[in-house]
Amino acid sequence: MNPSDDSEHARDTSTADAAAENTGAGSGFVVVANRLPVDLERLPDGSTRWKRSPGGLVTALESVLRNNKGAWVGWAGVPNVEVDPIIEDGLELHPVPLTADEVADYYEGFSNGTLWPLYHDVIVRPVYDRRWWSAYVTVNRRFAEATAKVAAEGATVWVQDYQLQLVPKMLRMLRPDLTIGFFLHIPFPPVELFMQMPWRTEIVEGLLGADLIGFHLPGGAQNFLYLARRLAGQPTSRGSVGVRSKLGVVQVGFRTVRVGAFPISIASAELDEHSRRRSVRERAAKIRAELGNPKNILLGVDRLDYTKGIDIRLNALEELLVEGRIDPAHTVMIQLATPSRERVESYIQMRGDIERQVGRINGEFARVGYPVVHYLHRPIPRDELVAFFVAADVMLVTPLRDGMNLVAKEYVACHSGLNGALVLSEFTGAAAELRQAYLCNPHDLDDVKDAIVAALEDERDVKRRRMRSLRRQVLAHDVDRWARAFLDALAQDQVAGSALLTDDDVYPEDREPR
Ligand code: GDG
Repeated sequence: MNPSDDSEHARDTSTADAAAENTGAGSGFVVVANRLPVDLERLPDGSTRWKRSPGGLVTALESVLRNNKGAWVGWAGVPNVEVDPIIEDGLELHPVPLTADEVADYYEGFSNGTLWPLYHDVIVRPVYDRRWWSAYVTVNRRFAEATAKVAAEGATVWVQDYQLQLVPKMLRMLRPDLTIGFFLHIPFPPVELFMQMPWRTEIVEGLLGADLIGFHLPGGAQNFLYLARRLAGQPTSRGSVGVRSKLGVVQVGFRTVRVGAFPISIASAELDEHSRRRSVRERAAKIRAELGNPKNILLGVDRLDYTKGIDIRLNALEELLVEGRIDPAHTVMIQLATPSRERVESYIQMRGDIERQVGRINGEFARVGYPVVHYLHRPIPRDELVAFFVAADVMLVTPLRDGMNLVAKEYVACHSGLNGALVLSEFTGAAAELRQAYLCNPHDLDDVKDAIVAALEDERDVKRRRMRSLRRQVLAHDVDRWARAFLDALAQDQVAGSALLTDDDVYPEDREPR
């Protein structure tokens, strides 16, 4: 499911009674995430309907759940509404209600004004607000209680992401019979940064309620292992748990918590097939024609977020235009920016900065009817997005920090013809796997510029060789494999350190020469 895939679906939705009937003694497999895979939408006449909902997480988990006949616990996306559980295409959805104040304090506040910037290298300064923290505790408890009601005896529960880090411990206290996994979709920060957090011990102890804690990269797992030893082992005013950690394992009293790296991916084969469809190819050709058949199309696709480095790629483009290394008569850049967290102050400011930058570049370099940068601030339907991926000669993925970045993998999956080139920041999780991309350091503008120029000008054979290698990685490591790896490790009760990558992969020095 995707941000723009907002078709109101003809859904097989029944109400609470049916859900209860269906559940019987509860679900054997439960996903817990901040958002449900559908959003409730309030219509002007006061009625409500369900819509497909945004986010990379939903994209990643949808197929896993459908294959496992599970239940999903999450917020429906509208404050101050209590709705009954529904069954959606055979999937049980259990909405957790949030008040408008809780959305402001738990979601926009602690999740996106504190944790998000702290975990992304403090690109923006995190705000530590005691009221936000208190709402985070309250809402995490509500999620834990809702899950405890839904899960069958001995069920497996998979808790997702930074909004719910206290749920594993809270849930274990309510339901010690459950097997609990936790996966973090964003980076786990370096120790020195995490130590800023006033509630650092509570968060580490919250996570240690799980049987298995998964990160994208070994570096995040190592940061966590160190912190678990340092923080959870310390006596605190709230008492202490005896914690010891060794490679991939934390011993918490009598319990063993396993920690590992599980790099997430996409439904690669499905997207590969989608991108080969005639309708998509025709739409891609039409996009190029509508742009005036430029020689080169550069593309960026991101939620409008300060971590994504949209400003960096625009700066690079601007300097390349000024220096005459890119000809505005033959080059077009398209930036698709999905609206995101529009009430959080840092996002409001960043949007203004980026829109001014786009205006400045077009003011300097566009001709009438031919902008150099095309900027769309709205969700794009999936079909259309795939056509943009197919049409793009160079994909620009330049985050300052990103847990994985699915867009990079999606672009690769859409280039079965081995054309196209991927410019990729070293500070994404994806860079650890996609070593044949045009890797660059987003903090080094000259490096970004050189990567873009190489991606545009390299010989066709060089680009084909790189793309072939990228495709091998992406097609072999899809989202099902990711989910299977995590769930198998959770079920097998064995050391998870099945890291597919080593720490050396995090900052690759051996990137392809340019
Ligand atoms: C978090 C982590 C991690 C975007 N715009 C449109 C659209 N999208 C789709 C993309 C992609 C997804 O949304 C975005 O995923 P990303 O991974 O790029 O980024 P985050 O949203 O920040 O996701 C990230 C991820 O969780 C999974 O663990 O990789 O590091 O930050 O699938 O294609 N889809 C449509 N229209 C849009 O306008 N249809």
